[in-house]
Amino acid sequence: MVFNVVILSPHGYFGQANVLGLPDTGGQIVYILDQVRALENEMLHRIQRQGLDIAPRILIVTRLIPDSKGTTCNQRLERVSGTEHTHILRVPFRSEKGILRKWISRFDVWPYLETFAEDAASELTAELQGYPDFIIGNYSDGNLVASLLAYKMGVTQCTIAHALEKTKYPDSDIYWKKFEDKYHFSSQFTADLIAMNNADFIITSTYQEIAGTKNTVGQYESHSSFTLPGQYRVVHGIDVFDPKFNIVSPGADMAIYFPYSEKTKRLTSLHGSIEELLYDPVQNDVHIGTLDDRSKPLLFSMARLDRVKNISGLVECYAKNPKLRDLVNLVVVAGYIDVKKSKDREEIEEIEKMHGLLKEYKLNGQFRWISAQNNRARNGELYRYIADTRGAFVQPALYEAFGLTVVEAMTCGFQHLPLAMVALPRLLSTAGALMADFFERCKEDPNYWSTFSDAGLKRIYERYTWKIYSERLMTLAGVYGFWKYVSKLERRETRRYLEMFYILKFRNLANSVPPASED
Ligand code: UDP
Ligand code: LCN
Repeated sequence: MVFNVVILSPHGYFGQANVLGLPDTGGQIVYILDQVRALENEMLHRIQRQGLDIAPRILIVTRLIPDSKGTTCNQRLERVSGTEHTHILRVPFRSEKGILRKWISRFDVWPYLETFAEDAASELTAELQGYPDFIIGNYSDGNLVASLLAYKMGVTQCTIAHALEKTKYPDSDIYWKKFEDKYHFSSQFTADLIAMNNADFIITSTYQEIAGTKNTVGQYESHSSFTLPGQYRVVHGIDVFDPKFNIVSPGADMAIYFPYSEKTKRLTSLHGSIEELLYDPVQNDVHIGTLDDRSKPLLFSMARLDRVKNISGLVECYAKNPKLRDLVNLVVVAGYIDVKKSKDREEIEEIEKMHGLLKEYKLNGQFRWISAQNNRARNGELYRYIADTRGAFVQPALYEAFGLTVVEAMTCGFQHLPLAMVALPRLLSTAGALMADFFERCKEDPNYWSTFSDAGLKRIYERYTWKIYSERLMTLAGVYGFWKYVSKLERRETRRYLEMFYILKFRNLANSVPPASED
């Protein structure tokens, strides 16, 4: 039985409000906050079914950020809303210079993690009055800390990568030195190897994440053998056929994301402010561009404005296709519009590119760019409003591990058009043409759109709900925990090897990352 769960997610601003869109703060936060609500329900259900009277506990352990920029990230303990037994426990990053006050990039956290793991161990055992029964790590930093804690405490460990960076940046292994100053991938890839091998089981959102497709290499698969020249050569990093791999896909919070057709539940009182976002002719740092013809369907996308998300690629693709421009309006929610507000190099470049495209292709009248929106209830209604126009959601990322926005859009009942790699000039026109064909057919046959919408919803109910997720995850925690216990399969050799790898390799790499300065 699992009564106490600890979930690690150190980097970014882990909070329940006003955080989405802040640096390194996206889908992982949404995922975990939805996950814990579903897990708590499932745990309560199982405990009750066993006839027990025990209150479960779930602790999300993250970093405490003293300079919290108006978020609650400076609070030590915070209850998760909509739960009874789940809290966020924040532990600061600390070095010999004292507590680190400011946010730092997820690429720079490596020198802090060992001390963080030690501090977190004492805080969480005090909070739980003992060890947890199950530890879940998230992303490379959380998975490394989860490995240290699970090893020390002898607890079942589950790893969730969200996105392994190695495949996101082509040739980041062979040319790791080129990336080192900015990204410190040598630490990150080493941490990833340690975590995926230390974990009792791994869950992913898709099969592609494990083993890829016929034409693409899987994120885990790319760790089976690779070289970091001058560091080490991996000959057997992970076996993608290992039974520790399981696909457990997330869902969307169905209180927020529900079909556009559920008329009585619709938040129509928000339509005024949604229409203002979309159509108000005023140009400011919340929205720019205009939409002249309100009867056209809306082509929509929403993401953090970083390069990999490729929102500017979508804008370019739309801009270059007169037929598509004629059929639909384009709306994107992304990042800052005012370049002065951004401190992120990649984002600054994207902002400038977006402004350039707007001018160069004279998109006014057909295109609306709205800055990042973090009111989730209104975002849910925005998806449905777009569905009302018989619109479509586009996921244009150059590389996407999963993409929660796709599940959100499908749960609201509208079609998602995968648009991988529109940035490749050769494919730009193809992607635009495919979208134009889709909307043309929708125009000719009003049922065409509904066929896709209905099929999308059916797929969601079959595969992508938090209920299915939590049942599977708790079952897996039981199965792998039981296996670990009865078989005494300590995998001792692997463990010794990982210990050595951690001490002789990882520690030195992590300590070579310059510590953050406070200014
Ligand atoms: N999101 C949001 N406002 C924005 C941009 C994104 O609320 O301006 C939300 C979006 O609805 C989704 C999450 O942030 O829930 C992004 O998750 P996804 O998996 O698509 O991408 P990630 O940011 O994790 O790479
Ligand atoms: C982080 C990401 O980058 C996305 O690809 C995922 O959908 C999200 O986390 C949730 O797992």
